Amino acid sequence: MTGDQMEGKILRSELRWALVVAAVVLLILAAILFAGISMHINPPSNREYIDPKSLHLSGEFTEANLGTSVAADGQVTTRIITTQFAFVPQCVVVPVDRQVTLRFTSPDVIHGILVTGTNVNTMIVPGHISQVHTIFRKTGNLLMPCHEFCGMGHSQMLARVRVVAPDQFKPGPDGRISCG
Ligand SMILES: [Cu+2]
Repeated sequence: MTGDQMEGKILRSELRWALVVAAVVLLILAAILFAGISMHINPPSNREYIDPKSLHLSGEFTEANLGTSVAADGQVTTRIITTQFAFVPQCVVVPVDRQVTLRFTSPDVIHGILVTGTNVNTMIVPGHISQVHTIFRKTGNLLMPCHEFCGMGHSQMLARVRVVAPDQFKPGPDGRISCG
């Protein structure tokens, strides 16, 4: 085989492999589009945006709005900011056996949270609000650590979720309740 023939063979082999790779990429893209458009499967959590630069100035995540609040219709919502390297607030109170909506956001980097022994587990991306619905089945103190490495103080990033019985879940006149 001459050098030219050899080179032609290598070139054809490379082109065949390039076609195989292109076909696989197209197949994956088609699967993603199909899942998104016709099956409505999107990345987890609802898509809600918030300006991470002004969280503390106005809107839902100002200091007075953080923690647990009960709306007039009885809906329990807990709002928490995750930041390097703390949770605000560090402790929240929630009622047992009742639907709770947890809402998180971050002003700095990506964090992640889970609540031990529950299905609560989400990533928190700056500029987005992460929302989780859950029902806490047992009373007691649960740990809520950050599980997304977020910097030097990551290992100190820990909050508590205090799950209380209905007779201990007494929000104030403004509908708010805190660990106190
Ligand atoms: Cu973190």
